[in-house]
Amino acid sequence: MILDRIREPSDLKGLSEAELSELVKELRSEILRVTAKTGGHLASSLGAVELIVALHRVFDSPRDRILFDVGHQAYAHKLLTGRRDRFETLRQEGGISGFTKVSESPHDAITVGHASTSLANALGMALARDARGEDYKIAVVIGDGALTGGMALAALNKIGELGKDMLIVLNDNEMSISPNVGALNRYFRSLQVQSWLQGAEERGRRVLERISPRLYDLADRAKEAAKLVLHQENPFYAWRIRYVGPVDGHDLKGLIYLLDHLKALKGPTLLHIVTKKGYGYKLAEEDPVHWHGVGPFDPSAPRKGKSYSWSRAFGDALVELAEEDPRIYAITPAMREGSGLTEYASRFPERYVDVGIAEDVAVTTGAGLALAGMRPVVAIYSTFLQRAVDQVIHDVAIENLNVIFAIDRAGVVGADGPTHHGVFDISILRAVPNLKILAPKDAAELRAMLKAALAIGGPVAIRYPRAKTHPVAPGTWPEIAWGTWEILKEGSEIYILAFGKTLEYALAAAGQDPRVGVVNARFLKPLDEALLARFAREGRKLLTVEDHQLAGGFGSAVLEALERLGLPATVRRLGYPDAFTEQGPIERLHQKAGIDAEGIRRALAEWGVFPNAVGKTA
Ligand code: HTL
Ligand code: MG
Repeated sequence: MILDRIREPSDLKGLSEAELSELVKELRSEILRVTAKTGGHLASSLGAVELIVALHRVFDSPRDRILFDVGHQAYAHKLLTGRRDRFETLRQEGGISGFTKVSESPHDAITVGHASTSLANALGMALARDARGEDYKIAVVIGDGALTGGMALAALNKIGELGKDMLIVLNDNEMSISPNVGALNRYFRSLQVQSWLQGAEERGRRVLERISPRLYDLADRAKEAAKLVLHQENPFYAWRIRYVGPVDGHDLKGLIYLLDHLKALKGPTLLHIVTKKGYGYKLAEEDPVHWHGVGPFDPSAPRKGKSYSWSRAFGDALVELAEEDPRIYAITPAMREGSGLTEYASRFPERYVDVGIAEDVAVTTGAGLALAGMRPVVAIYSTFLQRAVDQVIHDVAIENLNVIFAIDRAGVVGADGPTHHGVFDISILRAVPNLKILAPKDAAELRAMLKAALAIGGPVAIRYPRAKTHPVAPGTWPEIAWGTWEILKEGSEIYILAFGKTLEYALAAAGQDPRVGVVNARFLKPLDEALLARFAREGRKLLTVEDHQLAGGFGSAVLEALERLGLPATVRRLGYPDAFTEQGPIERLHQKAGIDAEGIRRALAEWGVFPNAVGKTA
């Protein structure tokens, strides 16, 4: 195999054209083979193989910096930069990341997983490079989806103003996770892929014919920018960024030819390439939404029925609510499928908006909808809500606006790792006045909470995990007493206070032991202070368990409440320590942090209570 000969990207320099095309094939089959075992962002990575080979052929990483936005499309980059041996550990516990990660390889220019950060990082690097009088090249790969994010657009604005030297490759496959949105995206669709380009080299030559005579002659940058564009009318013109394209992103020879020449240009250049998401694996080409990110699969019989998730439970409930209440309006920042909104979106297209990968815009659009009399529901993953903290505080909470946050993927999420774990939302949101935070134990309680949130008004966040749950019958709308916890099991000495996912663990740990009670602490804010006070007065010990950082989390809320109430109690908290949780299977991560049944039992044992031994000793 040619891949066997590539230890460093510099090994690409000696390959013939034929060997390079063979390498592309090998990379695709290796990506497919391993992703089938590990799961991962298959379609995006398949679509970027030619681009990555071309970049490494032309640029000189790690001296030159190659930045991948989101970093989910970079599997070929991993294979070409000394990680072939470890590639089978992709996304596994202790293995290599599914994204680029600075601490993993000198070839990974940024640590990433969230979209739209590449250009600001590149700007910072360019500023540093120029301040230090260095002369390396910076190449950025950004998808059409990631370019919908405000951060990317704001960084472009500054890069263009300063004329910073970098090559930006816009990898346009017309897809975010679902079909991409936005006016820019519409504009790109109107730029036709030029069919007048025939052979690969021919194509590159033609493109350069249009730009190269002016390359070295023109001193005046403004004039140069104006003349170098292939399409005079292009959105980047206004940003003072030279635009070249669109060209076929699967044409390796053409790409290499073009990159070779664009590398020599000074100032910011954007090369617009058109690719097919999932390229080279027919199933992924046909259904790039499904194959965007997949679990392990059997390539010969690839599709399994999907189990019922919390996301589905939310989506089903929202459809029913929207049928009854014409003020319901759903907002997603580019996560229609993941958030369980597929059916809702087709049923209520007039009360649904995908704002693109722009969580800040999603939240503030919610504020606007609320100000205009609607009852917006912002469906957002815990990890991505981090992008919109100020919008929650400044745009929604100050005026106590009626915005519901349906926070999916709360808690650790598994193989995506530290960039994607949803373990900060409670700490962040708990500090925000007016905002209520709830966590249901099952799908029925989720429905009760949605109803209750609509009734109580103001901003309400409801968090639920990346997990399976059980469907409930349509029309199920149980009542929930606002602000109350639910005692699932009485205890004479200890109460385990848990919510969401960790409740199952608490129940398993407590077993039949009469000394250990279990409470569904479903209201994280407001807490059930009456019940808490009762426990404290009765001298019960309290063990809090959360799938969240300990710092500022639910356990902290309990301690603060006890202090406020002036009631002493023995409290022990289980959750994630002050460190980033690595990737791995969700249950394993729970186990390692000691928030699973075994961990809870260990904590109880420290108080001299051994639930497993009950019956034998009693
Ligand atoms: N919001 C933010 C801030 N970051 C991420 N990563 C997401 C949401 C979720 N997400 C991805 S990949 C992706 C989204 C929305 C689509 C990116 O589209 P793009 O690339 O066109 O940039 P493509 O997939 O190759 O077409 C992940 O979490 C991995
Ligand atoms: Mg895309």
